[in-house]
Amino acid sequence: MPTAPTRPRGVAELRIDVVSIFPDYLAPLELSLVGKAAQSGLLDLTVHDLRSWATDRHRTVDDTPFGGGAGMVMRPDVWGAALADVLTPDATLVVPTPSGETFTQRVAEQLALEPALVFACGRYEGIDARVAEHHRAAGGTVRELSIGDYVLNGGEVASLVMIEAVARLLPGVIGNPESLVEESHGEAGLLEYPVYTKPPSWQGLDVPEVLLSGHHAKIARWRRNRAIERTIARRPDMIEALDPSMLDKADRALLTGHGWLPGEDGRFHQA
Ligand code: JBZ
Repeated sequence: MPTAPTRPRGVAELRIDVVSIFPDYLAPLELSLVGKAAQSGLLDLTVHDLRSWATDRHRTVDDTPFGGGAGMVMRPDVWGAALADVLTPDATLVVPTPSGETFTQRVAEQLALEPALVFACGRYEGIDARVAEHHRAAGGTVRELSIGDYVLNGGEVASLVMIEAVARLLPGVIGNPESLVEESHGEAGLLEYPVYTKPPSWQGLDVPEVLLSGHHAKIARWRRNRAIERTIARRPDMIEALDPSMLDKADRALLTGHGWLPGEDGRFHQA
């Protein structure tokens, strides 16, 4: 795991720095896709220990909240010193926080276009609000992002999630670019259809006949129908958001058959 910026930085597609009081949490980044991207020179990843910028004997990074309340808040002076050293003018500051905008595939696509990202991992009740405010006032880009509506203890695991989602979008990280467009949360706006492989019969369960038929048009229609039905059952919010111009006659008939009807705007709503 790279730690100190003593090593000269390569000419990578994307530079990522992570600042955390638990740099070991980021060790999984060395494995799998992200590690391979780093090894192949597409990604230049450095993890920093925030406590290197603490100035007192106990390397304190937090203090009690002004106005009272539970827990501790991370000090702006320690974060300010760290970011003054790590943030370059071209870098986007990413702050994982439960009060952030939702991190989605579209946000991952935006971040993958940036030259440099710095992830600031908070702990305790979060980072003093002036840190983000200061960097915006200085003309920097700050993205405060949440990976979902559940409780984590800090920004490290959220950073891992976001870094994996971004790194796999870098040109050259994934072998087959088709797998980037056909998967769930691609542009179709539907969940992925169910997939099967050998053996054709297992535990009394048979692979659907159509998939063995070699009828490519029938297979495509079957898969789209299953994708729509899965999305209706699991993510009705995604049905509401579908662009109606992307729906063919068979899509519309299937939706209507499941009690979804087109409204004034052409979008489908549950009847
Ligand atoms: C996140 C204080 O740092 C935290 C704490 C919880 C948390 C994050 C950062 S990011 N939860 C989420 O995305 O759900």
